[in-house]
Amino acid sequence: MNNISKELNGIVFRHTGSHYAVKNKGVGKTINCVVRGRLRLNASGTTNPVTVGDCVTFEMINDAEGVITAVQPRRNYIIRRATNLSSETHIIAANIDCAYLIATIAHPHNAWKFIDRFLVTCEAYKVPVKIVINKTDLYHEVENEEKNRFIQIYTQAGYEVIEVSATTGLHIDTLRDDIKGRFCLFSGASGVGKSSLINAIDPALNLRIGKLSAAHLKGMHTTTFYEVFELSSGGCIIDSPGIKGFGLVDVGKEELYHFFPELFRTAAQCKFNPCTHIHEPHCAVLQAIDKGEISEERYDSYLKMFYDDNEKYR
Ligand SMILES: Nc1nc2c(ncn2[C@@H]2O[C@H](COP(=O)(O)OP(=O)(O)OP(=O)(O)O)[C@@H](O)[C@H]2O)c(=O)[nH]1
Ligand SMILES: [Mg+2]
Ligand SMILES: [Zn+2]
Repeated sequence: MNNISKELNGIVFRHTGSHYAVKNKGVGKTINCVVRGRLRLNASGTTNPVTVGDCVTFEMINDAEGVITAVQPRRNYIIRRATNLSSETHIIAANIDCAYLIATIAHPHNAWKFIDRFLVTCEAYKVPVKIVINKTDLYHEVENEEKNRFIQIYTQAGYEVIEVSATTGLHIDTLRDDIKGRFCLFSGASGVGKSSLINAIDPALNLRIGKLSAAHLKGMHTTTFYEVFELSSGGCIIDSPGIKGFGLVDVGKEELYHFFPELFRTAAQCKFNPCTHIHEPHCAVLQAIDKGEISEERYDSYLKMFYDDNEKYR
C-alpha cells in the first residue's frame, strides 16, 4: 500500500472502546482506526467524539490501521445521558434515515417512560422514528389488550407502529422493505429482540442473541457495541446494546412540548403564548386531553419530563 498519510473518507461501521472500524467507500473494506487527540479534546462533555454512522476523514498510519482526523457535519444524531443525573452525554449514532424503537409488551415488560424520552430525542434532533412491537407470538389476552392500547396511544400521537415477531416471521417482510436503501438504527431495552429481528430480516448475518434472565425475564445485554450491518436485501441496520436509562440532552422546558407531535399540533389554538399546557386557562392541550384526543399517558410523560428532567440540568 502506498497511500500512507493520504486523506481518505469513510463511514464508521463499528465502535468498540477507543476503536472505530471505518468503511472506505472506494476500497469497500473496513479499516481499524483510532481518533486523533485533538478531536477528542474538542468533544467536551460527550463520552465519544466519533459515533457509528459518522462520515469521517482518516489517514492510514500503516498498512492496516488508520487515524480519524475529522468528522463531517452530522445530518442528525441521537444523544442521551446514561442516567438522568449524569453530566456526560453519549451520542448513540449519526446520519440516520430511520430509527426503529423496538419494544415488547411482555418478556421483558414494556418500558413506557423510556419510550417517550427516546421519541422526544428523535423529534428534537430530527431523526425520523417508528415503533416496532416484537414478540407478538407470546401475547395472550391481557398482553393483547395492552398492545392495542399502546398502538392506539402512539398512532394517535402520530407515530407508525409495526407489530412483528422475529420467531414466526410476522411482518418481517414489511420491515425488510421499509429498510431497503436506507441507513437505519435498531434501539431499545435489552432482550426486546433487536438482534433476533436483524437475523430474521437477513439470516446470513447470524448475530448473537441472548436468553432472558430466569428470575426477572430481563435481557442479559448480549450485544455490547454498536455495529452497522449491510443487508443482502439492501440498506443498513445499526444493531445496538440494550439501553438502560435515557436522559434528555439540551431540551428546555419551554420547548419540550414541540417534541410531542400531538401537543405541538394542538398548541397553536392555546389562548396564551407561551403556554406550558399545565395551568393556563383556555389551553387547547388540556381541552384535547378532556376530549380524549391526547392520551393521558403521553401527557403524564410530558409532565414528568417537564418537572423532573429539566430542572436538574438547566
Ligand atoms: N417468542 C419470541 N422470542 C423472541 C422474539 N424475538 C426475540 N426473542 C427472544 O428474546 C431473547 C432476546 O433476544 P435478542 O435478540 O438477543 O435481544 P436484543 O434486543 O438484541 O438484546 P441485547 O443485545 O441484550 O440488547 C432471545 O431469547 C430471543 O430468542 C420473538 O419474536 N418471539
Ligand atoms: Mg442484541
Ligand atoms: Zn396550552
